[in-house]
Amino acid sequence: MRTTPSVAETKQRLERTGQQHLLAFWDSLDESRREALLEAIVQLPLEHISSMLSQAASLARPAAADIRPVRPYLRNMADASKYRAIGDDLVKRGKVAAFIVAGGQGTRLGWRGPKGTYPATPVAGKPLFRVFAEQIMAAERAYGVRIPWFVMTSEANHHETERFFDDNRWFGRPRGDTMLFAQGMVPSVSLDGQVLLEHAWQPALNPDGHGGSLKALRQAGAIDHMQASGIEHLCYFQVDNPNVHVIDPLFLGLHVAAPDSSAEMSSKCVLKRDVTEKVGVFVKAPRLTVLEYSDAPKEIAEARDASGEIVYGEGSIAIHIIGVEFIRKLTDHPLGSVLPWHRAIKKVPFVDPVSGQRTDPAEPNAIKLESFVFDALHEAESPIVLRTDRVEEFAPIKNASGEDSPATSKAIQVERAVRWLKEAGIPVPCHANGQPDCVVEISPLTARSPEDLRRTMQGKSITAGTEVLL
Ligand code: UD2
Repeated sequence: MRTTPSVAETKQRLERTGQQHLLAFWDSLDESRREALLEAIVQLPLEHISSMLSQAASLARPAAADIRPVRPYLRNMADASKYRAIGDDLVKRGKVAAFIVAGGQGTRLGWRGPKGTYPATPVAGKPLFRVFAEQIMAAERAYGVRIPWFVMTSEANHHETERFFDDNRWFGRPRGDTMLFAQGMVPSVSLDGQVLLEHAWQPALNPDGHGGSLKALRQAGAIDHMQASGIEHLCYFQVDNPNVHVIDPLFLGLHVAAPDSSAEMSSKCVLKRDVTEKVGVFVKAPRLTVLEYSDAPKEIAEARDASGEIVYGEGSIAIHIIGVEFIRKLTDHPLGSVLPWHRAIKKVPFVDPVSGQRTDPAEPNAIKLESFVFDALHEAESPIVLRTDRVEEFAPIKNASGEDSPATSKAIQVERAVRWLKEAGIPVPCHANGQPDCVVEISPLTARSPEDLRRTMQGKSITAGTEVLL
């Protein structure tokens, strides 16, 4: 068992690493706060901060001249059914688990609770976590297998998330089939590399980004657990997209069996809506890379070919399949993961170690470090990309209004439901302009595809002007 170092040992360590100010208020703290502070300091990667900062500052962005478009697989490819059967078999044999990253703070949406508790669906107002849980349950029923669900939270929302799952009785699935764990935190530092104090007894910390999910899986024992139970591939998705196909046999089949896939990491994309859409794009530079929207040179972001198509248009929808053994390899590292650090300059409130004044800075004063899961693509020997249909799989809820908001997400969810009904041969009442004259929501437990609907909806119809939950 690890014991907390003494104050003398801590002082020496702080002197060695140039962070003595962290004990500036030691004499004024009571016993419990002193203990909390020593415990917090022991967790800080003080010996590595300067190398983390210089690595982040020198992170190379690919030059425009070195960037090439990628050639993704297409959802309607000729041998889709062959790969779908391979994926089906993988799920049936219990080789697959689901993994959601839900540690973000959802600030843009302005929702107080964890984002997964947000009521997202157009008729029932189901929270996002329920939508995903029902999808997993529907797949478990269809395949006759248990599909473990790993849920990454953060310090800020872990307890509330756990309470929500508990209050909802784990959405009807056995408690042991969902594993919740919090991601790691990294210190927020001043522009000259000093760890900021949030309070006199507490360093300022920020979540280590969704790239931290790999390290967090390892540290929570999830990798050992998966390997012991034969799980080989993890279906990774974000908390903000109710249209995600959590378990997608075609994607799984391609991931393990496409001739050019190393089965380490595969990703999904959709064609960018327009050149200004805020999604990263998959490019070759020369390895497969996600070029974040904020990092893309203008001539790349806005390039169009002779027929007017966006050249670098394979937008990332943050859906990946990641091999469990690959995660083990990436996390065999003294700092927990090989992924590079990205930095963002932000405003972080802090206590001045000299004056003792708590300050809410008017200007950005701090560096926040985080890592991105898609940087793991760089480490994969031969990753592949599957282009899917936007309406079918991407209805993100990010902002309170405007683009990627609850309203646009609901409209896309309804558009997909109507599309499925039509495909299943069920008449949908429409206005004169062709728009549906109904609001439809299809529960994942009712249908996972138009084929399921064909069976369950036989002889039924939708009444014009109604809201229907199927
Ligand atoms: C992300 C991608 C963007 C595009 C888009 C698709 C990044 C940097 N950008 O943009 O390229 O693919 O999604 O929808 O990823 N999260 C954590 N812990 C953290 C930070 C984030 O769990 O420390 C989770 C968060 O809960 C959410 C997801 O990661 O599920 C995405 O986070 P975001 O909202 O910061 O990313 P966004 O929408 O800017």
